[in-house]
Amino acid sequence: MLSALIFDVDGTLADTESAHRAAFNAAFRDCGMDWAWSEPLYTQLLDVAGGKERLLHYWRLVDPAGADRPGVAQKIEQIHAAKTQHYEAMVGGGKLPLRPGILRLLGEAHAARLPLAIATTTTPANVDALLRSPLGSGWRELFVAVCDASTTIAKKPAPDVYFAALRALGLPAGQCLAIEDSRNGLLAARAAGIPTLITPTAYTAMQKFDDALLVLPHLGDPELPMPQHIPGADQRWVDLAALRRWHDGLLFEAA
Ligand code: XBP
Ligand code: MG
Repeated sequence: MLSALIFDVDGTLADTESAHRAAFNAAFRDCGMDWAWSEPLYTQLLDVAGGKERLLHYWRLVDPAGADRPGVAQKIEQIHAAKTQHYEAMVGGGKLPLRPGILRLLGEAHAARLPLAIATTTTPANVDALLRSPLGSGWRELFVAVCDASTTIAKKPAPDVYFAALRALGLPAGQCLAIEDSRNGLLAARAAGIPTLITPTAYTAMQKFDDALLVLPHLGDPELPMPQHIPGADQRWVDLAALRRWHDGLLFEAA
């Protein structure tokens, strides 16, 4: 029985990666670095979850000797702090909308008293900047748990952040449904045993989602329905009834 929904943030609640990339590049300029991450490069770098981990990975690619010098960790902290400030300014105040269906589904789940949680690798300030405007300043109260980069050290594809969410929810993995956009997210949720629905973005569309319950372009909305009817959904958008059917294994019976 479906007893809780666990949402990833970046790419899932909103299409954030262009803003992350722009914020990294602005931070490089602030910090006097000549790095500039193009969209194709950033798409590859997204294989490494977490901004600081991504910075160290790139440093090792372009300057393997320099990346081991003392002071690198401190420099990464400095770049990342600047990046977080730029990102907050770029998405805050509702400048970046939530993806189709997210607000509607959160509202449905809340009305049905279905517990919600967040499992992300991103920095807590980023989540607040993104959600404060569309969900209100009390947005945290909508979620039983907000698990983020401050909650767990090992980032996706490690399952740790999902285990933290399950502990907070007090539910077995099989009773939850994760909503993710990336292969790293899928691997993390599946390693924790959680059935997972994938809504990719342009940054993750080419990734492999073999073990997903379902892969959909987005959750859809009455104003922006999915391109085609999906077995198990009454309309061309994902509602709670459809999620329950898919989760409880009725996908094909309902077709
Ligand atoms: C995606 C990520 C994040 C962001 C950068 O996280 O890898 O690290 O790209 O955020 P998810 P930070 O999809 O799990 O939310 O720079 O704050 O780490
Ligand atoms: Mg994501």
